[in-house]
Amino acid sequence: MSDSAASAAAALLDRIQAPAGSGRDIPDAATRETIGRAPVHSVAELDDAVARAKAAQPAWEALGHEKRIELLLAAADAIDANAESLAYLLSREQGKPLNGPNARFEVGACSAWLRTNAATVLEPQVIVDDETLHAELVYKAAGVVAAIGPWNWPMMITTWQIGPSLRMGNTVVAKPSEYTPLSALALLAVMNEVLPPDVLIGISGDREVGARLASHPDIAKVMFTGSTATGRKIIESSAGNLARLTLELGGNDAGIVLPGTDAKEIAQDLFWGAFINTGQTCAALKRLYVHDSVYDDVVDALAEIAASVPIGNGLDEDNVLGPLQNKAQFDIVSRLVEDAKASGGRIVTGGEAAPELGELFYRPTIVADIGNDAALVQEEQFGPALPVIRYSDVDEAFGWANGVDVGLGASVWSSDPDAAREAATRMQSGTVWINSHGGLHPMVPFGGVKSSGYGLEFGVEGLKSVAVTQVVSGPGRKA
Ligand code: TXE
Repeated sequence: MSDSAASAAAALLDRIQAPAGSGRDIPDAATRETIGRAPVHSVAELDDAVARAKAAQPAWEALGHEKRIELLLAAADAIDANAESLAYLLSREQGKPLNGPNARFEVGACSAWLRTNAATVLEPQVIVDDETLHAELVYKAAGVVAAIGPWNWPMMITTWQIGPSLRMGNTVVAKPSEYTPLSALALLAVMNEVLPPDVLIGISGDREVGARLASHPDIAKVMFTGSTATGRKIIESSAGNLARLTLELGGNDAGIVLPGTDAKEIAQDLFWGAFINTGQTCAALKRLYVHDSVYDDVVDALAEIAASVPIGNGLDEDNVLGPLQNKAQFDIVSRLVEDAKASGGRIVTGGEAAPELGELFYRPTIVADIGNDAALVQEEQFGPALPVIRYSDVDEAFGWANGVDVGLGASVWSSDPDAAREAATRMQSGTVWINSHGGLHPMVPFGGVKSSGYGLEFGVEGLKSVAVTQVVSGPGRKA
């Protein structure tokens, strides 16, 4: 990271942070030094933001698709032009390293997603076209969209929410997580260099502001990514404003390695499927079931990678894993690993904090010989600790994999692609990957089942989810 990127990041930060002496200090996730002050907006300021977004919406919708496409492409260019300073800020606030599938990757995904949103077309659907009736389903803007995001991929997930919303003619009020407000606000500031006023407004506040935003009478749609508990509250508040919801909630993704699979062939992809963003990823591999015949080989191959992968301060170009983002998450991971040890799990590598690296660092951990009922298996750890469970009966492995109340992603691993494909659909999850885990594409729909939420993001389905439908019904061809 060059000095010029650091000073450009400081200038960007100055555009968004609260005036000196106000706001809330935000720490660097790795060093815990203060990096800036997040504004703490009040409920009254939120109400004003929603009113401004509502006033701006008709003109934004009236601009039409072509003009909005042009502006979204310009926003993507603005992100690319600021990519290094955005990545620098993101790396410090979130903790993810610049290098690897981390901060630069996340910023790149934001512009890539916006370009795909711009290029995606949602055509009216002709339902009946005969002598007596012509009926079409057309898609229109919903109104003002609330975008409420988490702290793990704060820029990318915010982009997933706002890109399709803007594309369809909605205006947006975005409320980033209180853990990572600066990253999201910086992204919005860069996009707002090219967007008309009040089309995209960032509000940074505490949970009370999030609750007010979701329940606001002028919010037509809530795009939410976060915990299942908060998702339930948003569902309750939607009884008041009838807001449409897309909820991407917690997961506890399982992977199953089938008999006869070559451990060396899959080890790298397995490792990154679980440890991407130091395990703090919605659709990361969080429980791995491995057949007895290949169990020791898979555990050894994973442990070898985990023990050697560079971890540390994200601004150091060598590192590809970082700290946990916050103390609450660090405590969850520590508790679950200690519980795993107490219940007989074998720590193959890691299994402890790495205080010499900083307060919130935890060594990449592989836990073997652990029972399916251990808390580390049954609860979402959301961190760098992977339990590997041995099985000998494939049906039992699928029973275990499906035996939780969440279902975001899942994966099946095999050297035999036909066997893997056949097995894949037995998984109860919104997505099932074959020989990989967690890869996303801006045109391929993504969403969960069971308590992982509902609604699809990305591609044409993603545009539909931020639109309202209208049936236009008229005389048929020969009427
Ligand atoms: O999520 P929350 P947090 C999981 C992960 C983590 C846990 C908590 O296991 O430990 O969730 O993370 C706003 N109405 N995931 O605290 O509490 C809040 O201000 C409306 C899974 O970040 O759900 C923040 O902006 N909004 C995950 C956002 O909701 C409310 C990603 C998320 O907060 C609100 C991240 C309310 N009543 C964490 N209360 C995944 N699977 O993607 C709070 N908020």
